[in-house]
Amino acid sequence: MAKSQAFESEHRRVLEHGNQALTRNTLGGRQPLEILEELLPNLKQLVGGLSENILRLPQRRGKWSILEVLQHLADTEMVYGYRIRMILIENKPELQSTDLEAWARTLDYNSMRPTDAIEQLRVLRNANLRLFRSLSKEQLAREGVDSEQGATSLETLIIMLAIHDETHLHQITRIKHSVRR
Ligand code: NI
Repeated sequence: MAKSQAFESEHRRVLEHGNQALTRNTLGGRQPLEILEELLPNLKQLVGGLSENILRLPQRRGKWSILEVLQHLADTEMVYGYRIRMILIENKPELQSTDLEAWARTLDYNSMRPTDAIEQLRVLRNANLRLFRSLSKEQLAREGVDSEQGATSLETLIIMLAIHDETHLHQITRIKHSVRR
């Protein structure tokens, strides 16, 4: 993960749990699927009434806007969905890591349409949830090899995705507070 400004700390919070220490307890006893199901309703409540202008305002200089977080959630859903499908289908596949902050810069997230970002996230999240609910214990235990964390189970990736949701929901709450003052 590149050492770039805004979101590094957010992502480090997710990653530093480490592969070994990461268990369902990390989520305060809640089920990862329960958290994943709540993302879209929570977002609707948090950003539903906000104008596009507000959605495009950075928390402060050099930080992300709410729109950038929304598109980041949508693209993260694609990346995790791909990794998880690779683990299901291949034998211990290598899980390429990618700098998702570079995605935000290079793909100019702040020029996206908020409705498109949310729609992309909604469709991908629903598809992933449908898949996650169908998985057997054996499938959840299947592993890929992360370039930074080593052997990582499919279930661990689902838990990481739930932590990622919570991290960015908190962040959106902070941005909203900053830009509406
Ligand atoms: Ni993130």
